[in-house]
Amino acid sequence: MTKKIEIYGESLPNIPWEEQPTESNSVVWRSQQNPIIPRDATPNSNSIFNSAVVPFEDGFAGVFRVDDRSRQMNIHVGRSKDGINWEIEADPIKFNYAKAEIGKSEYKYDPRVVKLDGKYYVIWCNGYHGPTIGLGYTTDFKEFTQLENAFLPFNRNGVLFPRKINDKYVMLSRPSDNGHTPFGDIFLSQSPDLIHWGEHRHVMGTTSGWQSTKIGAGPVPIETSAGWLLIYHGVLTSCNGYVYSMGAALLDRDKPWQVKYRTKPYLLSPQKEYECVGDVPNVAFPCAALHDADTGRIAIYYGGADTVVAVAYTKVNQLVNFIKHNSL
Ligand code: BMA
Repeated sequence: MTKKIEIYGESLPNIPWEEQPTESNSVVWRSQQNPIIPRDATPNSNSIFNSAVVPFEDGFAGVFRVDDRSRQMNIHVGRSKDGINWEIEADPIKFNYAKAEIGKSEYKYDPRVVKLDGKYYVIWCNGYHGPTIGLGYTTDFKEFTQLENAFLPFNRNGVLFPRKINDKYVMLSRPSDNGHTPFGDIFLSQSPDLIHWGEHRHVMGTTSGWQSTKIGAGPVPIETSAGWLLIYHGVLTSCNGYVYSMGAALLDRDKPWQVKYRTKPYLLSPQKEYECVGDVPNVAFPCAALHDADTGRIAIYYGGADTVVAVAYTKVNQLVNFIKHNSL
């Protein structure tokens, strides 16, 4: 009998959930309610996608990527009782700044949110002479403070671990260029204070098939008895452009730059209409995952075709076994 995999985290009895449909032969299955957030959920939105949610008070809160009808990219607060039906604020987050000169931001997109040291940290792709990793925090999803950018441009897909490891904050990122980057590996950086980052390590690179062009961290890694569970996106280049799919890896708990297992097949690739048709076709881009330590349920939030927000489900035992048995 296979060993039960523990999630080291809180219980979340109200996690959104749908059982695996009997006809599904996939380790990750989509919500029947997809897409859960339409592109026009705020008065001036062109699209809402690649967004991050966390448990908050007796429901959920989140930071949403909203591109407006001038096609400015920004991040907005959202709230939900059930994690499926969301109210997203019409206006972008207005940050306070730890120092006045930090405030320069040409655009903000692809947020992640993590609860750490009693605060909710927001990490996003920040326009500062090109894309880099912006960082800020809130305690109440009303007041937000922006901190120093973590890295120099050009960088994307910054993802902070949910606790210090070896007494240091740990962040994944994907150094890039200033365009539609045709390359990209996942790196890890460490910091004593969330300001000064160093001790950089290579975590993993591209391989073949769905992850042959570039890869990037997705949701905040989930700590399990089998290692850090990292859901990530991988990109291939087809004759019609990039195709963004979802995969997963298990990283060592104490040395999270060491990859123990990593999926050769994708977990989910763009196949449904809301993943294939939209502003950027063929994109399934995960940015957040809720998890319940009691049942092992995981709800993955991902952007569909750079236009809408969708949800998919899995269970930690099923997913970890899949990763181990279908590893590169
Ligand atoms: C990436 C980012 C993502 C987007 C993806 C596909 O470079 O801009 O926000 O989902 O491209 O367009």
